[in-house]
Amino acid sequence: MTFLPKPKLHHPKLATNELGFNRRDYEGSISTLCAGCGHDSISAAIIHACFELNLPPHRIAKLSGIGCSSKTPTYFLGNSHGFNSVHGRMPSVLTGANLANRELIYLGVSGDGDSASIGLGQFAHAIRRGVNMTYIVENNGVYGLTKGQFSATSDKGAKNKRGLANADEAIDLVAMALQLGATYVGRSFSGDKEQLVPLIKGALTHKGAAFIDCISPCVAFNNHVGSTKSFDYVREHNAAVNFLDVMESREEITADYAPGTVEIVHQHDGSFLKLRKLANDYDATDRIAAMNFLQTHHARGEIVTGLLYVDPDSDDLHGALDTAEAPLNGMDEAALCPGASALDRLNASLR
Ligand SMILES: Cc1ncc(C[n+]2csc(CCOP(=O)(O)OP(=O)(O)O)c2C)c(N)n1
Ligand code: SF4
Ligand SMILES: [Mg+2]
Repeated sequence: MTFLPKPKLHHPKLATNELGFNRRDYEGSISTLCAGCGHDSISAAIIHACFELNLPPHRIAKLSGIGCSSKTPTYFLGNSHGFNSVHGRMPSVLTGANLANRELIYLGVSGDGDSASIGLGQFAHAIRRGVNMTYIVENNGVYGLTKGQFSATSDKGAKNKRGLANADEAIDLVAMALQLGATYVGRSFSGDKEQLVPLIKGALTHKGAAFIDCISPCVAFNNHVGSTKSFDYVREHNAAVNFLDVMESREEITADYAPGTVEIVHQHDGSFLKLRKLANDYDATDRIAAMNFLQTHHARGEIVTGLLYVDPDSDDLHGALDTAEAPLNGMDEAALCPGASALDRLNASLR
């Protein structure tokens, strides 16, 4: 993979966050993606979100599979932990890392090919197990890296660059994530930074499986007339359900907004997610309503974006398994290997 380091120089007056880091401290190397690729905008939104949340870069672990989308972690959070895994295998590698050390903030980045084709089983099980992670699919409806074949999220009837129509039904990863029990589900568009940044911030501060499907046009292979993942198509068919803002716990919450127009969602880490509803009576805490809403608008040819569902009382895989708090690499031998007598007692209890 090409690696172009960025020069470290920056303007001395560049704003810093509470940790003393500026935006450049959250960047990675120079992107080698096609100019205008939606994936680069998502990288910029991730950088923005981490900077504003004051996340220490060394506490973040970014994992990916294979594809143009999965290359992007090289282009952000250059001072964080990173693992570029095998095609479709990011979710299991992330699950293992998370179980070994729950103290890091896990960010999984994948593509529609990586998650909806070869990695569909992996995607499904990581979500249903409630792994504490932010899982972002950079969805362009094609296998960009291998030159634009239809992916499993490409809509039936959508046309490829040569004008041929896709004959297969599309997999909707948002619908699957809702059905599989994800406790934070959103969809956005790479060209809508105002919506995407708070959506990512909400996901990063959520406890449990947070999934974001981000439509991200591939300018090289899927940005033509007839595509349903092009910049023009998504702009024309985008039906946003809410306006998002993340408020951190240190800020005082004031009630200076009209009742019924705003919903405050309490996060486990003490922060709040503020939803300003644009759609009439949209309730982001009702999973079944979210599924209906999604299908109804899909049938009308609309792409629903925004925070579609959040469970304010969510838990994660560690809670379900009742695991030890300490990372495995911080335990001594006695804790990691309690010995033959402990094994005998365990075996006896199972007889
Ligand atoms: C096991 C395996 N099978 C196939 C490939 C070839 N391959 C590389 S990337 C890719 C698809 C990538 O598509 P997507 O995840 O949508 O990423 P994009 O490039 O569109 O961002 C495929 C099929 C591979 N690298 N490994
Ligand atoms: S081929 Fe498509 S997805 Fe890959 S970098 Fe170029 S525009 Fe982006
Ligand atoms: Mg793709």
